This record gives sequence, structure tokens and C-alpha cells, in this order.
Amino acid sequence: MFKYSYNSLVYYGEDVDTSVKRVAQFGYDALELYGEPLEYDPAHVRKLCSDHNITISSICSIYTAERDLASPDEKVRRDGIDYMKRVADLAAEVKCPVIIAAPTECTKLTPWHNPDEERKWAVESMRKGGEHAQSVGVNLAIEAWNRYETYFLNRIDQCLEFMKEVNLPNTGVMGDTFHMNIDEASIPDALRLAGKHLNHVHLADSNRAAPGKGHLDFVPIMQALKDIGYSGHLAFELLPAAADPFGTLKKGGGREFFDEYTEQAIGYMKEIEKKLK
Ligand code: LER
Ligand code: MN
Repeated sequence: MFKYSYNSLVYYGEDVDTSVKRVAQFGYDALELYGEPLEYDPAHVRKLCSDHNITISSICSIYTAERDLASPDEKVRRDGIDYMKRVADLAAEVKCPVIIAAPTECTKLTPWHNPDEERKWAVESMRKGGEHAQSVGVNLAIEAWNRYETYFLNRIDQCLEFMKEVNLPNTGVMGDTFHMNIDEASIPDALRLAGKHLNHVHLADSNRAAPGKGHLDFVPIMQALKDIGYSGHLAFELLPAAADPFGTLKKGGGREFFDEYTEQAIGYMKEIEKKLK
């Protein structure tokens, strides 16, 4: 019923060939690429996808302090917009429908300037990047992150407000169950609120491990997605339980996030699907 994807961010240090083969082997529809466009050869990715009957569901943009769309520094905002354009171009080249967008650096916990002005800059920057994405046929999914990763958009209702201000037809919102577990009063209600504007989803359990390894109840979450007629991808975005998950991966930890969790995540959700009304 649903289309599944796996975010390659956790396949740290691996070539895209191996990642595509792994998700194909475990019955996925798609792979989510991490957002560093220079690391991919689009023609090669297209060929790999067609050889293994996989699509690219989405691109997980990486927003850093140098790419912050709300920065008081005009050059930083421009670099952020240019980055968004490059991610959109890669998406178009690999036939990927949606790229993740966020107004701030991931882990920016306080504004660097007057918050109202930051918001105005964020809206303007997102609109400029989004207009380019629209011109190459790509949609933006505005993602809410929990309070420990941004002060800006922590919940779906805030993303919907921001989306209205950006005011582009190719812009929607997305939920990530790891963040939602922290900052939404109810994950299913937030998904219902997003309704037709929901254009991407990240799935992870409460501890960011594969569903079934934490304490989230995925039945009402998936029921809400079914009830709103969600037709986009469900992409597992799983990361090691550490303050510095990439440090863990760099040291060779988190091996269960490769084969073991890739297999377990989709298997668990297919069982959940059987319980839906
Ligand atoms: C950040 O925690 C996150 O959820 C990612 O999707 C990064 O874009
Ligand atoms: Mn996410």
C-alpha cells in the first residue's frame, strides 16, 4: 500500500551502488540520497536505479551554518539559496520528486539576529530556492525538527504557517516521527492537520532506531497516513543513539543500521499495514 525508502545518510562512507543494491534486495521502492550534490554522478545514479528497479524518493538536504537561509549575513543566505538550487538540479536529474527544506542550520538553537527579520529572510530565501525548484519540476518538503535541533520550526502547524508565507505551489510540509515524538501533542493529529500538504515523511522509532526498536505505536500513525490518502514515500531516517551519530558511524559503529535495520524497518511496517482499517 505505502511506498518505502531508506535514507542513505546512515550508510556512512558507502558508495551509492552498494546502497541502491541493499534497498533493492530488501524490497524497497526507493532510496533517499543525502544532500551533497557533488558526490553523485546523476547519469550513474539513473542507470543504477533502472538496473535495480529503484527510484530516488527524495533528497535529504544538509543545512549547515554556511547554508543558513535565515542568516543575517547576506552571503550566507545566498550560499543557502545556491545550495538549494543545486540540490533541486540533482533531484531533477535523477527523477526525484521532492527535496527536504529547512530554514536554519541543523542544531541552530537560538536566532543570530532579530527573530522577525530572520523569519522574513528565511521566507525570502526559501521562495527564491523554491522558485528554481519549481522551474525544474521539483517540490520542497518543509521539515519540522525538534527543539534540540532548531528554535525555528518544531511542529507541523508551524511548518504550515511558514509554507503559506513562502506561497509557492510546489511547497508542502513533512513530518519526521523522531522529532514529532518530542514536540507534537499527537503525531496522528499533526499528520491529519498537514493533510493534502504532507508531501514527505521520515519514519524512525522514538530513539531513532528502526521501527519496533523503541516505544512508538505506529498503528495510529500509519492509520492517519492512510486516512489522509498520503501517496508519497515513507523514508526511514535512522541514526545511532548518540549525541554525535556521525562520530559513531565514523568509528565504525552503528553496523546494525546497514543490513539489519534496512531489513527490519520495512518488514515491521508491512506488519503494521495489516492492522489498518
Ligand atoms: C534532522 O534531524 C533531520 O531530521 C533531517 O531530515 C535533516 O534534514
Ligand atoms: Mn528527518
